[in-house]
Amino acid sequence: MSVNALRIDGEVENPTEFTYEDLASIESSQQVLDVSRLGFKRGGDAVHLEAVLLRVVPKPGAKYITLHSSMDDFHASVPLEPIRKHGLLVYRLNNAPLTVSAGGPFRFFIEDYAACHTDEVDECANVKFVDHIELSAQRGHDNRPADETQHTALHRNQASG
Ligand SMILES: Nc1nc2c(c(=O)[nH]1)N[C@H]1C(S)=C(S)[C@@H](COP(=O)(O)O)O[C@H]1N2
Ligand SMILES: [Mo]
Repeated sequence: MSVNALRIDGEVENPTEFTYEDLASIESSQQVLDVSRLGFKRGGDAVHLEAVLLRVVPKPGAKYITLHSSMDDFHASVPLEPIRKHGLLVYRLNNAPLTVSAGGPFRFFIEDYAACHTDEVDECANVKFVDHIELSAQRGHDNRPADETQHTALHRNQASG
């Protein structure tokens, strides 16, 4: 698998790899230009999660979505239904692929996220460097920090945030 592609598989009819070009060519009604308008502090352009889900076609049994970053071994698994309409994939900044320093090439962003480790859908689930999205019937791998001690340690080890 190329590190420049985002693979979506699991409980879906059409497992697909999306490149920067694939996301950029999605219809404009599914594009969100300048996500800072939605509260994402870093800015950039995104597509609605729903747009890629329409292509991969989740099976009826798909209840969870797991966002994998193999680069730093960070994973979050959240219920699909609450974020179906609120999830975004940020992929572009200043007309170029999102850089790793900005959390790219693909970064998940959920509108109206809760503070870290206060809820299933929290800021920790805004996974950076996402290279694989997996749909499943049961909750998938999730190693988000469980408490404030772990969370503080995670932030201490991160380049930013
Ligand atoms: N891959 C990856 N994504 C991640 C994290 C991480 O450590 N690795 N940390 C999470 C947490 S706890 C927060 S608060 C935000 C920080 O995002 P920022 O670096 O853009 O500020 O990213 C989230 N996504
Ligand atoms: Mo965080």
